[in-house]
Amino acid sequence: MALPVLVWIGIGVASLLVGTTIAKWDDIVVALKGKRLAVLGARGVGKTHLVKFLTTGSIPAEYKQTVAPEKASARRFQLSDLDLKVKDTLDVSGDKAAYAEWKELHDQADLVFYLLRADRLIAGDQDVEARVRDDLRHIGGWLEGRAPRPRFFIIGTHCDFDAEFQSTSADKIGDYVDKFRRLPIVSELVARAGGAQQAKVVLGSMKTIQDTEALVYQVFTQVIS
Ligand SMILES: Nc1nc2c(ncn2[C@@H]2O[C@H](COP(=O)(O)OP(=O)(O)OP(=O)(O)O)[C@@H](O)[C@H]2O)c(=O)[nH]1
Ligand SMILES: [Mg+2]
Repeated sequence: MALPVLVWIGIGVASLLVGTTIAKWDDIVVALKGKRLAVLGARGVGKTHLVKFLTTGSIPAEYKQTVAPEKASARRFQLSDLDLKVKDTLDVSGDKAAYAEWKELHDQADLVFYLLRADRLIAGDQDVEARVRDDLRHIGGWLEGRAPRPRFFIIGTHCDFDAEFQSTSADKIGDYVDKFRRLPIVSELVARAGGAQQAKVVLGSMKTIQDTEALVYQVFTQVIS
């Protein structure tokens, strides 16, 4: 019987972590504790949702157990233990003058997350393309001015609205991300951010808490890779 796709994705991400989870959590704590995080992106991409999850949520110590709700008593790691320093983030919708405020957040950050609507880019939405191009034109310049550079992540949200994501099994999710990276607009964004070594691309959904956990696991895996 086919499990729901998102459960498969959860298992796929979990398989990276189960067995060595605690050691990895220690690595994550070392990499992130007390770090300053800037979460940037246009209106409605999920900034507040992600910040709230990262500062108040928890992730299961053994990810697999979240697949079976009856095992919900599983030990969880409190994300507040990471003590991420994150200021209320801003969006520049309709007001490009707010880029100055973005820059201030960027310049103080150890980690920069740039969120975008992956589903809209996949659908070829020209307005969203124009907006993210403009954002990365700015951010790319700021990143160049930093030494050392902050860790930079392009985080594509709302993939649950993309039919192909819904029907992609765990073993094909890498292909899904590769296909996304090959979109001309995404290659352009990665190039503007300094190339594939500098700009990590993570895709997923934050529709449910479990989806959000899977997305955050992916980010953490990249943070310590
Ligand atoms: N379906 C779905 N909903 C999402 C996803 N990510 C965020 N949301 C929802 O989208 C809405 C907007 O998310 P927010 O976190 O408020 O977005 P924001 O970037 O802070 O928006 P502004 O503060 O207006 O700039 C909320 O209802 C979220 O729960 C996703 O991946 N999929
Ligand atoms: Mg918000």
